[in-house]
Amino acid sequence: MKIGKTFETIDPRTGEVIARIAEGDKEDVDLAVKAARHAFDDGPWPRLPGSERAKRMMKFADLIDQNVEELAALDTLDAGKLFSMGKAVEIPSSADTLRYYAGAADKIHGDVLKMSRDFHAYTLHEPIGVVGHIIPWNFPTTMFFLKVSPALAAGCTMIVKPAEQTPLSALYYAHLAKLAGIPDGVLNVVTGFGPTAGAAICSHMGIDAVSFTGSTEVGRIVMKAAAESNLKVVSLELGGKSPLIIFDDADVDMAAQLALIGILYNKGEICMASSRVYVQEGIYDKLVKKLVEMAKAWVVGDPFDPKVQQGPQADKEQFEKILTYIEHGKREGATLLTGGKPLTLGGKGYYVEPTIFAEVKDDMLIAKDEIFGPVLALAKFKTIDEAIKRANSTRYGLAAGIVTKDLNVANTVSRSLRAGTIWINCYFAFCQDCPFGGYKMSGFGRDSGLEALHKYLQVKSVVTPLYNSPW
Ligand code: TXE
Repeated sequence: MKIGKTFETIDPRTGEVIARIAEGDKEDVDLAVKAARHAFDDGPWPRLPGSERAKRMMKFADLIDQNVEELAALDTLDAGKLFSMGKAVEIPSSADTLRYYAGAADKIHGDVLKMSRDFHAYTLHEPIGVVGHIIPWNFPTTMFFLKVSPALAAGCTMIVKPAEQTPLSALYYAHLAKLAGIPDGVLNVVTGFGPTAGAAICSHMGIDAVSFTGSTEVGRIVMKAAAESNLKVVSLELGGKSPLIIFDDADVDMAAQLALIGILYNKGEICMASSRVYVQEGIYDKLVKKLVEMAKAWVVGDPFDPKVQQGPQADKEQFEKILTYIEHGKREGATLLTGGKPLTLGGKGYYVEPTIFAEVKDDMLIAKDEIFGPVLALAKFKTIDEAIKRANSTRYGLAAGIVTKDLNVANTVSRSLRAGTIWINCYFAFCQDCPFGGYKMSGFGRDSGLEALHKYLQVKSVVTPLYNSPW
C-alpha cells in the first residue's frame, strides 16, 4: 500500500465524510494473496477437522450477536440502511448464516463409486483454494457472510473486497474473525476501488476462484479477467428486473403489501426487487388504489429513526441514476401515479420518494433496466399466457413472485418462469437454507444453501484396481 493513501466513505443521510479508509490497490492484493496462499498451502485451516472449523465459526457468530448494535449502526451510517432492520434481522441472520455453514463443515464428504470395471473408486470434496470475494454496497453484512461462511466451512482461505461505498462493517468483521480464532491469513479484507483492487483480484494468478456480486457490466469484466489470467472459477450474482404477477383471485391487501415491500424494501436497492408488477385486469383498479395509498403513507427519513421505513439511497451516484430513470419514465409516456421526486431532508441527503408508474410498456427503459431504487413499473394483463410471456421478456432472471389462491396457476406459472427463485404468496422469503442466484444475465452459481458450499469445493476422483484385476 502506498502509505497514507486513503479514500472517503460518505454518510448518505448528509453527504458528509464519515471516515477515511485505506485505499488498497494491486500491491495490497498481492500481499493479501500471499498471506491467503500461505494459509491455504501450509496453514492449519484446510487441514483442521471440520468440527474444529465449525467451533471457530460458531464463536465468530456469537461475537456478531454480542456486537449487533454497533454493526447495525455501521451499515446504517455507511449505506443508509434501516438501523432497526439491521439490528433485528440482517445482522443476526448473518450470524445464523455462519452457524448454518458451521453445521455443514464436518459433513463434507464424497462418494464411493460403483465402477463398471474392476476398480475401487471414490471422490474427495476438497476446498477450492484461495477465493476472492467481491461484494456490493446494498447488503454489506449479508453479502459478506453469504460469501465468507460457506468458503470458511469448505476450508478455503480468502480475500474480501467490500464495496468502496461501504467498507466499515467488513473491517469490523475481520477484527471479530481474529478474536474468534480464525487463523491469520485465512480471512483478509482489502478495502479499495473496483477498477484497482477488484480488478487485481480477478486477474490474480494466485487466486483459484472469484465470487462476485454487482452489476452485469462488471460481471463481464470479471469473467474476462478470469479467462485471461488463470481461468479461475467464476460465479456471478448480477442485476435483476424481477416480475411480481398478481392474479384476479388474490387478496387485495396482501397483494398490495407484497408489491410495496417488493420494491421499497432496502429503498429498492436489492437485486431481487419486484420492480415490474403485472396485475390481472379484474383486480387492477382496486389493487392500484390500495398500492398508491400505501406508498403515500410510507415514511422516508433518517434510517436511525425507528418510525422510518426508507432511508437515503446508498450514494450520490445511485441517487442520480434513479432520478434519471424517473425522467425517462415520464418522457416515455408512463403514467406517474405517485412520487417521482427527490426528497432533501433539511436540504441534505440522497432520499427519493416511493415512485409508482402505471401503464408501463415492456419496451420502456423503466421496464427493461435495473433501476435499483424505489421505482415501480405497473402493467395490466389478461391471461396466464400473457403474464408468463411478459414476465419472461427480460434479459434478467433472478427472482419472480406469484400471488394467487389457485394452486394449479401457481404451479404452472412457477415452472414457466425463467428465474432462480420463485416466491408464491410471499416475497423476499429469504433465508440461508435456500439457494439463490440467477438465470440468464443475472449470472450463474448460487449463494446460500448447500449449493453455495459446493461452489467452494472441488471434486477429486481416486481410483485403484481391485486385487489382481487386470487394468
Ligand atoms: O456496481 P459495481 P455499482 C447494480 C445496480 C446498480 C449498478 C451499479 O443496478 O445500480 O449495478 O452499481 C466492484 N473489477 N448492482 O457501480 O461497479 C466494486 O468495487 C472487479 C446490483 O456500485 O458492479 C464493488 O465492490 N471489481 C448488485 C462491486 O464490484 C469491480 C449490487 C460492485 O460494484 C470492478 C450492486 C472491476 N473492474 C450493484 N469494478 C446486486 N446484484 O445485488 C467495480 N468492482
